[in-house]
Amino acid sequence: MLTALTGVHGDRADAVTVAGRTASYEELLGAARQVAADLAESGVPAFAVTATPTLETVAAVVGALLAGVPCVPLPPDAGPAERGHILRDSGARPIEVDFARRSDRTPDPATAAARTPDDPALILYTSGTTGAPKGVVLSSAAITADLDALAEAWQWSAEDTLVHGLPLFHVHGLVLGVLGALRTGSRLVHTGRPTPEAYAAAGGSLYFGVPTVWSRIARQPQAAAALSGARLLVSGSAALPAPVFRDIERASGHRIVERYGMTETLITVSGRAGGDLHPGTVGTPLPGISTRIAAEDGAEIGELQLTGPTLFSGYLGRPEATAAAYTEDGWFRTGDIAAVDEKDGVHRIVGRASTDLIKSGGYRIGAGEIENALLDHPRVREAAVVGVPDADLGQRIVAFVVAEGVSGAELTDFVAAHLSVHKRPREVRFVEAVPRNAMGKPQKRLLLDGAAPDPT
Ligand code: MCA
Ligand code: AMP
Repeated sequence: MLTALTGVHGDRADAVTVAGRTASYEELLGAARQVAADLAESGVPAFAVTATPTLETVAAVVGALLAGVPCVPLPPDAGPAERGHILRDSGARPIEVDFARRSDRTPDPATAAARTPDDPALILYTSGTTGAPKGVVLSSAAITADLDALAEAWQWSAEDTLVHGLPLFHVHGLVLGVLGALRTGSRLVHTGRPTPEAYAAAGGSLYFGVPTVWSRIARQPQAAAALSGARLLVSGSAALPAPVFRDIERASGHRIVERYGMTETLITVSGRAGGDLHPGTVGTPLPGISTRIAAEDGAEIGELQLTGPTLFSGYLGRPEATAAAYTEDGWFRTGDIAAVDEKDGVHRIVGRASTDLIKSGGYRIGAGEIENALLDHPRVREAAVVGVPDADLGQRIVAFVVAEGVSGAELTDFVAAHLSVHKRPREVRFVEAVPRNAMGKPQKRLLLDGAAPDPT
């Protein structure tokens, strides 16, 4: 998986920059080998990495891959509930990582990565509609298949400088944004935070962002114009609004390539470099991926289902949830509603089957997880959480609660502290009761219909 670290592209003094610190391949490999040796000595079954945007995180992940120990990245701001759940569920343990400590001893990266292509490489925690996040087990075979398919689709090579500032505990920032650079041999500049100013200053050829990042760049035309010298701009993790696509094109001359994926499937559908790109479309399946639309008789839209070599190995320790994610004939059920153009096979994602999965700032957030966190507060008697359209975040988390003697800001802070900051409700509304159907299930449509429109 880590082709660049085998020296095929030579070394490079500025191979990887993270939040202003730069390392060569040799330095990264030395630090990662030390991590691999420490992991082997510690005997931990899985490696919990607090995924701050730092060189230490990159060395930790690479070290785990070299050692063949599954890596479990943790959101750096995860509170005790979220962190505790992930550590308990995965059995992962942290070990200390010091980028200044280097080893020149094997394991050799090429052979160590190739030895166990179907073994778990990464376990990424992601929210479902109910309950606590599940561990998505990804093999090196799946990751490598995805990165090679993307390299072909985007003509991504060692000539590129990849720029992004996305979190290192999800597929977008970690698999594409770090391992992708180490496989293709492109230089990597991680900006620490994905701000318009940092993207504009980075001088890259290939840029990754979630729609919120592109929409913030679009609102600063000077920053967007600074990207005109790039080769390719790519958006994913949530739907890119058409006005943002057009504003970026106007300011930078680039039509953003949109691609679609999930933690469980990696990236499966994408526009192509040099292809015909249109707002609201996510391109065609990557090589090796098959898709189908499970539509009611005669309908053109329905659930997107897919198969291919990039799919996960299952939810950690949850065979029933894994089985439920597939149809009887073995296709993965994405839960996304899509349409496919009959003539050119271009896919459009038109919505989600469940209102209980929220996409905010490109983060996938389960309503049930937030509701459970709110119900842990002693003052909260009922809670129902929904995603409301938001010009900046795509959707913003709105919590309807029945509670007394506590403020909305206190409840927001409570969720931010127990889970993680991006899971906090942006708005808390106090209601007399949560409307429920005869079965006692919250009627979220009623809450959504009553929610005020996006003030921006
Ligand atoms: C505010 N803050 C608080 C509170 N309120 N802190 C604690 N308690 C509170 N109550 C602070 C935060 O600490 C932070 O401070 C600041 O407010 C902003 O918070 P945040 O919500 O994080 O920032 P944002 O500006 O709203 O974030 C927008 C973003 C972010 C940068 C676009 O949403 C983001 O990074 N999204 C990327 C998600 C992603 O990568 N998804 C990929 C998964 P400070 O600024 O000091 O830190 S999807 C995927 O992997 C699939 C496969 C795919 O298709 O890609
Ligand atoms: P996650 O597991 O966090 O990667 O979230 C996966 C979900 O993100 C998918 O099921 C989609 O709902 C959404 N998603 C990812 N990329 C796109 C896209 N280009 N357009 C619309 N939705 C997207």
